[in-house]
Amino acid sequence: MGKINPKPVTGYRLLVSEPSMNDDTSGFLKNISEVWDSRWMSNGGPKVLELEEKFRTKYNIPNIAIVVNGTVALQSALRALNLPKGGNIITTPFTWMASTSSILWEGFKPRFVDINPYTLNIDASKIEEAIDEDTVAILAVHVFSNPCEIEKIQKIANRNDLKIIYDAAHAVGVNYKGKDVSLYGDVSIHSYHATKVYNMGEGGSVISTNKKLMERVYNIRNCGLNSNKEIVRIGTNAKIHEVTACIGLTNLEVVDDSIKHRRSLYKMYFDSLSHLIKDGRIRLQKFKPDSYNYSYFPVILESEKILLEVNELLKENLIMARRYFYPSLNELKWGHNQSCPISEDISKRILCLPSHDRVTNEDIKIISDIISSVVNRED
Ligand code: T4K
Repeated sequence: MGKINPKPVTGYRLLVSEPSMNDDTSGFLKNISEVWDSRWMSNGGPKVLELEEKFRTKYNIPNIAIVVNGTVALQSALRALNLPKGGNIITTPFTWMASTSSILWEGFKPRFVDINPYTLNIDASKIEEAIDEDTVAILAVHVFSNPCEIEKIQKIANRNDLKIIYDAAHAVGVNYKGKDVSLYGDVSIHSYHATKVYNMGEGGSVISTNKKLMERVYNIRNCGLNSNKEIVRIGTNAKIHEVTACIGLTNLEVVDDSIKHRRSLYKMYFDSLSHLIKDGRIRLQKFKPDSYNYSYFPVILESEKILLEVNELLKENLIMARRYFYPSLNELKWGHNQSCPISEDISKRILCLPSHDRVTNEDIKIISDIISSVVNRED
């Protein structure tokens, strides 16, 4: 898959992630030339409609609105839920900033609940004690594509009359108990950013089984206009370009291969690092193998000191790893001193290693040797 890129713009030889691209560009070029000839560039053009249809069919999703990115998808989803403004939203501190920033952007208050140290998702057993009279929703993240405790969270939401938003930014192609994981809760979002296992450069989507909610999302996406072009609400411009949709159509053909490839990388890493895993010197995320897309390879080290040393040695070898996710979001100034000791601890010790189409067995051997050398040095 792919050719060796001798000079990535970053100066690294091996990046932590790289867009998974369809090397067969013939379909892409044909689609682009159709866009060119049609003079139809945006506002729900044929390529976007085709892409949405392909998603609905491929993943058996009834409704999807493809938007400019995952962050705007989150903001649109929150807006479409019509929640009482100013309320508290229960969320996880262990994720990308987008979930917390969307909560704040939409005028709500994040109420952080600590994570499960093994699954790295919000700990459902701690949600209920964080609910108060101002709580309006739960925004949980399927971290690194690992489904949350969906049944437990649903029961809590039902008992307390709360809405559930799932940030499934990482979870494209993940099936949970017979259906796509994005179909749980009231609404879910995806990200199709360049760093995701399925990418359109920039992109995202809102997915829900609730038709009325999706109607609001479609209007929000198009500046508040309904299909009759009447202004029915305050919206934003979240529409994607037809050219972006062409990238999306082309890359959708290889997403299954990319997931398969990343699963094989996971196995190689696991084998290479098995002695350290067995000795408890490093830890991996706990997940169900059939409900995971292997898009990231996070490894939990024993201390931040070891992490920094590993990262430094990787850099010296022109290999880029990334501290997803650091810091724990409750520690930012918008976290208002809420305490989440497990997330704070894991955030300091977790490192994502290169996992994409161009990572080879040889790369994994080099990376594993580097980790072993640092871990063993600490004895
Ligand atoms: N929810 C969650 C749970 C998320 O993780 C994210 C985003 C969102 C919501 C919001 O979705 P978006 O609004 O982003 O669609 C990246 C991404 O920008 C971000 O999408 C992602 N999560 C986050 C986890 O990671 P950086 O700052 O790590 O990207 P950067 O520039 O350091 O690139 C990472 C690696 O990828 C490097 O090795 C270079 C390589 N790369 C990058 C790009 C952009 C390429 O090889 N080609 C490229 O085009 O943020």
